Amino acid sequence: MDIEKIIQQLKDKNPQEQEFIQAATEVLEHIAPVLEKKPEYREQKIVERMLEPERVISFRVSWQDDNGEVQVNRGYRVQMNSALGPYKGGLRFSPSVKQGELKFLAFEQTLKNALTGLPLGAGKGGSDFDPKGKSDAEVMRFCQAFMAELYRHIGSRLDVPAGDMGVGAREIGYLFGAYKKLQNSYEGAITGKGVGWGGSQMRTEATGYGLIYFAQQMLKKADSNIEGKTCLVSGAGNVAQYCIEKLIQLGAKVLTVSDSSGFIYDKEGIDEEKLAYIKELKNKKRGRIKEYAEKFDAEYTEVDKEAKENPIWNIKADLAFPCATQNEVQEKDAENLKNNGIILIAEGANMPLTAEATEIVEKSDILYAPGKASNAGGVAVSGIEMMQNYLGSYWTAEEVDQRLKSIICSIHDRCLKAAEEWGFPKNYAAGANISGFIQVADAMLAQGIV
Ligand code: NDP
Ligand code: 2IT
Repeated sequence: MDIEKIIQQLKDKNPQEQEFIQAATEVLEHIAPVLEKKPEYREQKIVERMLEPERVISFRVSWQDDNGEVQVNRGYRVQMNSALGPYKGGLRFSPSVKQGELKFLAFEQTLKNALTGLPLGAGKGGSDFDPKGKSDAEVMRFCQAFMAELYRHIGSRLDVPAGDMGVGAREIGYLFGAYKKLQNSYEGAITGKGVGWGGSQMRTEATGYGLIYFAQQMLKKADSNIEGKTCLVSGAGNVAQYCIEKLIQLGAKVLTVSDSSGFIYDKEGIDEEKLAYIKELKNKKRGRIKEYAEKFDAEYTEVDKEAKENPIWNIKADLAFPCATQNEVQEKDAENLKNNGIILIAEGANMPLTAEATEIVEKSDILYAPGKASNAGGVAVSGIEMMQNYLGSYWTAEEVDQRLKSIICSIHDRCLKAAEEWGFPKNYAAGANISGFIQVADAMLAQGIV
């Protein structure tokens, strides 16, 4: 089969884009039997076309910091695939942002958005701007300068960005304000807006809650449930916070939370009061997670980012929810999780497992949910926000939560069905890749060579 050839071409064409190659290779390995059975995909070069973004926009963002010094950042929008609907996906502000990182995220988004069953194409964007340590005024000026270019490339029927790492409620507010001013029109060209000014109920909660709804479905299939389970959660941002919140509501015991400096191990478990403290610390004070250990009686461990393992994944527990960033679970971490008898790993972050870690997990008995399936709740409620904006009305939190649950259940079932059908029984990663791929591929075939 020519999968090897496609992977080689991908490497030759994108030599600097390691994460993009990693994400694409994982998908290609799973869709090999599909390509074998459907020669029209090969004839029409569907895979090659899907791996080439429809458009990549890169631009200068100049702004002035509080000292009057001029700063220059790079902004991007990768418009990956519009076969199913307008480009849709988040914006990431982080010093790590480069074209390859955004292409990996936009490629994952293509299959994820297909899985939601909503009319959403895929994109991703952002900047190497680091919001850490910046004043609110600096963040606002940066967002305005960023939007001064981006606004001409987005629109409610064209491309609809949202938040991702480093882009939360504050940034979305400034970005939307700038967009509205430049466009001279109040349009739903961004999701994740505040409730009361165009945003949907439950968007803030959606990714974390959706992740746990997905894990619930997996456990149900295995005649188990969340109640009483001990859990490892990484990250302390939007996804981690609402993952922890839902776990507490369902009677689980959450032992850990982390940020880019280190992690907390709280043997007593994180309760509602401690979670409220984490939200205040991370969303308002913008402090470090270490402060949790000083406030409550818990252990704090600094993490060496260059190390080959992270001790957070060597704590004995039943369920693991990596919700921080890509490649945060390495080979040795996967070994540790397996040896400690973890039952389930469900990804809140995008591609948190390295290729080596994924291989270990896929070969084990661990129930494993890939991010493109288990974290799709966020973009699903973004899609629901778009619907409300088109209609010019709002739905209640109960209605949105109900829709979210039903989308997550349908993704869960789709993954299992495709996995079974294509010879990967119970493999959610294969099922997600195959099911998402076929939907986008068929739309591309129908729309001709464009
Ligand atoms: P946030 O910016 O809100 O939070 C990110 C968290 O991860 C922060 O606590 C950050 O720490 C921590 N972190 C970042 N880098 C590292 C690292 N190298 N090691 C350990 N911790 C780290 O982002 P989100 O919660 O929105 O996003 C988290 C993940 O979920 C990303 O992979 C994102 O793509 C994915 N995702 C997000 C969705 C959303 O709706 N927001 C939807 C689907 C997926 P610090 O505080 O030090 O920066
Ligand atoms: O990775 C993701 O799915 C997101 N960051 C959310 C995208 C969105 O458009 O809500």
